[in-house]
Amino acid sequence: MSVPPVCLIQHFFMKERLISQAINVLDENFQPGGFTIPCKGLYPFQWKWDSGFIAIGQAYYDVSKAKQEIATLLDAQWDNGFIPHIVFHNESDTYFPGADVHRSDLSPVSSKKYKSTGMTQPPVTGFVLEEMYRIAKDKEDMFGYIKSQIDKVYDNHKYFYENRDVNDEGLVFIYHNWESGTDNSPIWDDIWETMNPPEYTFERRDTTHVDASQRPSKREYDHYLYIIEIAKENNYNDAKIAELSPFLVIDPLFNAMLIKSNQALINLYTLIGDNDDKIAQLVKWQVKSIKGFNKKLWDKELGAYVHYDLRKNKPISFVTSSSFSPLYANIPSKERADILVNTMMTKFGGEDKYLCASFDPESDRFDPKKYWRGPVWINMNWILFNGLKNYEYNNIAERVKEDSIELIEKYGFYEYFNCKKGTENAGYGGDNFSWSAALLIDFLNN
Ligand code: 9WN
Repeated sequence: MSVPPVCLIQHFFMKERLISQAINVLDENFQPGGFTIPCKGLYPFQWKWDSGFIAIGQAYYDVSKAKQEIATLLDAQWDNGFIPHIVFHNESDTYFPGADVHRSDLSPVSSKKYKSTGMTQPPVTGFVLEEMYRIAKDKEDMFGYIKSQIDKVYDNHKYFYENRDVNDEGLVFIYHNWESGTDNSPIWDDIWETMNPPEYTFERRDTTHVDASQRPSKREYDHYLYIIEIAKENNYNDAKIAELSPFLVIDPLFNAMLIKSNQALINLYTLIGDNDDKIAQLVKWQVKSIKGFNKKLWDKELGAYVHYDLRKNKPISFVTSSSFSPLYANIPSKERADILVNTMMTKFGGEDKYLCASFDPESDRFDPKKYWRGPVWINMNWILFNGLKNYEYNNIAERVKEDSIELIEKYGFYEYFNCKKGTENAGYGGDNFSWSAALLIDFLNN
């Protein structure tokens, strides 16, 4: 019998050790209410897109937790199909701004059962259900679960197309940087320039958990709160928000997640059968969205997809990791994908760097330590890995995966990481961060 080479044995043990550490992180963050917090202290509630990524990891080792994760999120859905970005299932004074600031009760259609925010996050839930089905060993059981939940996700997509596609072009807006998930990206800097909010008095909690140099500034928080005040004055009415919010953006990541999830719903409803009307509607949205996306968000000069400012009616011409997310939703043609991947490798892919920085490392707005202004995020890497595989850029996909594993192995289960190789203590933000753990489990099993 031949003996496997030492490196293979080491790799096997490394993989087993990392998976058991990742499970430990997720189990420690799991709450009695049946959901998982992103990170102790810093983020003590349920977050929408975090829950999606978390459920993917949980599906490998505890299907019941994965199912609860999505069920508790969908249970907080509003009457109009909206799903909030934070669900305040529990009390906690370690986070600002909490339920008393967001006041979801101001909306006549908000959940009567849970307090929440009145803003949302990228619509990942559709493709998460499909991932859970892929991963589940007992397909029949998971299929039954999906059947019980899928209509809520459909209603959420209906909400987006009916309330947030202001130009009827298949592209939905976000009205707050926290809806993007990429909260203090330099993309928003020029929008802040158009606003002059009051200097609010409040007690930040994030900087008691994490070094202030890794978090947004006080002035940025003034802007964040100001937009919430406008939304509250209008009882979270979407038409009013579309009219009045100083922040109104078409975000390529957000829309790519919606398109990917549309496709997942089409696939799942086809498996379920007897849902021709819903499938026809989803296909209609899908065709329109992909067309609108390629028309409005492609920046020829940059060779990348960009954000679009609906207030100024012009593109925001910067390259971010969100620019590459359309690969995951099969949005670009092969020809366009080649250009996009070339842009990614030229700007972000130097051998001295881990893939993939969250903001263009060649820009003077890039900051390798600060939140979404440069660091590598594991959820974005997971989206890019799968997107690159869709178009068979297998070597680059492997590099994204290996870089993600190396960052976690070297530095720990952090929220974000410095992309510059050789940096000491390159893990930043929250530690024992749930989606870093969950998606590592998927990377190691993929
Ligand atoms: C605001 C929970 C969330 C993530 C976001 C990330 C960060 C919150 C914050 O944490 O945002 O939603 O207070 O900074 O930017 O993507 O969902 O992990």
